[in-house]
Amino acid sequence: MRIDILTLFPGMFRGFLDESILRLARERQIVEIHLWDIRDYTDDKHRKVDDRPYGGGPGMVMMPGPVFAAAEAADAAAEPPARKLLLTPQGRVLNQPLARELAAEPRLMLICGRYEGFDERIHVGLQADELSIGDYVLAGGEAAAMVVVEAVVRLLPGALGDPDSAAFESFEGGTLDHPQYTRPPVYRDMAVPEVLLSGNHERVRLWRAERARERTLRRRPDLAAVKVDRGQ
Ligand code: 6GU
Repeated sequence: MRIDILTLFPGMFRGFLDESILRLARERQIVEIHLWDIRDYTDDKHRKVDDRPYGGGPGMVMMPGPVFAAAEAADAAAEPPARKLLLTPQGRVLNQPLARELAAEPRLMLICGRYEGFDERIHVGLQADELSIGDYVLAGGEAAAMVVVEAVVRLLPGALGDPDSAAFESFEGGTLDHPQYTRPPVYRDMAVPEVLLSGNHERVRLWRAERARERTLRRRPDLAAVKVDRGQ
């Protein structure tokens, strides 16, 4: 997969892309990520990227010119044309099925805004989908783009050490994850549930399915669908 990120702050992505799973996925050539500085695509000497909203109101709006020019330059850098996503709190909210859908694309372009938002003609003219990462407001799309990149890249074949990690976890089965334990068996008087030490895989499987279901009902009744047994 190829991901192009258009931003006014490319430096924000450096540490993120150079550590952990993103570094590994890039080294293994599972994903190729390119950063584009929108300010390089301005045509005035002040490198202006935003202006006051028509009709008045607070804040500044991202101008169409630099974003179109940057998006066209990025699109022309490779084939096929990218699926374009504008990061804004007005967008469709990212969830695990949408992350899976995006992970199936050969190419994504993530366009990050600052200020009060994008001129509407960017969304219309670039045929970009608007994407949000949740119902709260960030200062810009950069942190949201990092969330999208991480959620998508870890789903690409070969990006995770253990392919089951992506299949058996929160949301994939419609529930939250079950509690996890590792050594030692007793820590500060808190014992690991006996069933997990039993070696009985069927009992472990049922216990996990019950705990996942119980947690989901209590914490996220909105997610609690019909499934009781995730068949691990
Ligand atoms: Cl994508 N951008 C901003 N600025 N705030 C957000 C968001 C995006 N998603 C949730 N809040």
